[in-house]
Amino acid sequence: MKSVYSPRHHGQSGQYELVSGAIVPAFEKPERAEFIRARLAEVALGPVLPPETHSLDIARKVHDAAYLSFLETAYDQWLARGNTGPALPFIWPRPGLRSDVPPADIEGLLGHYSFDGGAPFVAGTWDAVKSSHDVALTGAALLARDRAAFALCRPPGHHAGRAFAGGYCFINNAAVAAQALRDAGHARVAVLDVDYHHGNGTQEIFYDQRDVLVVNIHADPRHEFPYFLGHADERGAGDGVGANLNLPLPLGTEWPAWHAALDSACTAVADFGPTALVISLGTDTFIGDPISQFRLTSAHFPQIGARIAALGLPTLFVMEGGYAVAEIGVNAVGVLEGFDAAI
Ligand code: SP5
Ligand code: ZN
Repeated sequence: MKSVYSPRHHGQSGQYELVSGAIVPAFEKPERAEFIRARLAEVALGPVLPPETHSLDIARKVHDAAYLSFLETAYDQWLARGNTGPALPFIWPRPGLRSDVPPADIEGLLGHYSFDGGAPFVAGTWDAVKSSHDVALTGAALLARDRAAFALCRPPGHHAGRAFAGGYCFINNAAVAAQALRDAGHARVAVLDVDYHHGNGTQEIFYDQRDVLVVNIHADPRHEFPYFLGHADERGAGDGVGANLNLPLPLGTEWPAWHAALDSACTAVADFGPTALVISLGTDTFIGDPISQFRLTSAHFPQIGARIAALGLPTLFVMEGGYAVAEIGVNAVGVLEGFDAAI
């Protein structure tokens, strides 16, 4: 399987996040992508290609144009205001406040265009976000000839919605890839999100569409981030009723229950009848993940790849979360190895 990688992901670095009341070094850090890249080479999975530069035309179909402009200019606006260091929001327009009048000040705009404080901007953020988007689109284009491809995206994307960042995510790379596959002629595309956290952004983006099925296996949002989306009764809206499936699982879930959910998810994908599949690949389901509470071991990840391969679909793997940095390469590439061994 070919992979796509850009060193420009390093631009998103040196940030902090608020965890349980403390400002700590960000879990979403450059080493993550480097350990995956090293493992790709170690097992010789296949060629590692640089991304081609893409316009934002497809991104504008899944994101609000003003939001994309905000992403591109946010850090310059932060500096122009006289601020230094990482740009982070501190106020959000929850129900009861006005969200229909976008603030003119970057301090307010950061809250207007985010749902948490987990998507900080530094000088290199936009370049890294754009490169991650290009990696996803280059990977999607490979499916014209190849059975599967791996987009080593960083920063991740599945928490980013049409007009908001959050959860370390800015552009929703998996949604952009799914849209690209639709535009390339795939009438029905499925997105299967196996990250520990619910992919709230991907769900929101496609919620009222019947041409893109979104399936999530994730920690029950009553107990875990993102808390405010990802329940089992969210089945889609309007034309999209039936084209969203959430399979929330309890904290502490081990492989048998997780694998059973994967089987249900794959059955739903097959029943939908897509001609292409996007996998939002998070490895934060790993037992050693520092911010997550599922209990998969490294031996389980190749079995995930094998089950996905059995669907028989052109498949793009898009990297999302996973914060056990020392094991992220073995775990993420293990999924890809399991896929390749099964086809
Ligand atoms: C892409 C992705 O996986 N994003 C995840 C963002 C999660 N951010 C919230 C982390 C909350 C961590 N809480 C840990 C409590 C440990 N005491
Ligand atoms: Zn995650």
